Amino acid sequence: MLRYVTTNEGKIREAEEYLEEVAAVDYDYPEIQADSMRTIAAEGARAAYRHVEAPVVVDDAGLFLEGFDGFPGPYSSYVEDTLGVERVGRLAREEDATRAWFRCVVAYCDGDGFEATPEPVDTDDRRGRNLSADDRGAAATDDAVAEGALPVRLFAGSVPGRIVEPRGEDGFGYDPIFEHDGRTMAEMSPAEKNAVSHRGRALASFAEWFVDREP
Ligand code: ITT
Repeated sequence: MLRYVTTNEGKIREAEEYLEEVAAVDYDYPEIQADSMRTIAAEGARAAYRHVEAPVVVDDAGLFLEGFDGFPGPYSSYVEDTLGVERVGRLAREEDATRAWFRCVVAYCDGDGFEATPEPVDTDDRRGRNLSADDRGAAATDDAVAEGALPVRLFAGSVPGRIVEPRGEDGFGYDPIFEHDGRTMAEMSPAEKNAVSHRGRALASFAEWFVDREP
């Protein structure tokens, strides 16, 4: 059975809508420090696979403020723990830097290689945004495959939004300050959030691919 490895219950609630047979594994895999979410997610999937020794999915996600050159981006977790969500929101509003993106990279590893050749990751909805060069037009299969590391398959998703005063009780993390189409993500049910969210998009493409992969 597929294992979703995360310490974040909110991610599991959202993932369960896409994956019929999935077990949550609460393992805090070592998260490497890197500017690219692809690298962080890929390394996370490898570490999780080594720990669980069964097919695993991890996801790395973050908030990217356009006016702050993508901050906090890959450092979203650290910034949530230190500054806190409300202060990030206040800072963005005070500095008139409210245009934002949520981004997510889902990474899958089962220890085996993949026949599929690398293909672009949703370049359509991310073109020209404040992303690192490494993330733009990135290949779905991690580069490290070529170097003999455990193969990892990556799926990315993103959603645009606006930073607002906190509203809503659902969701987690930065959801209360992230408004998309008139509602914050904390004002949406998991299903409503999935229908538009960064994680929903990444999970949808993973689920589509995984149907043919499943033994
Ligand atoms: P795991 O690494 O154990 O999966 P995590 O919560 O640390 O759990 P991330 O590193 O991916 O997960 O999250 C980085 C930060 O972004 C963290 O502060 C989350 O609360 C926040 N975050 C992630 N996904 C989010 C989402 O869908 N909505 C709002 N905030 C989110």
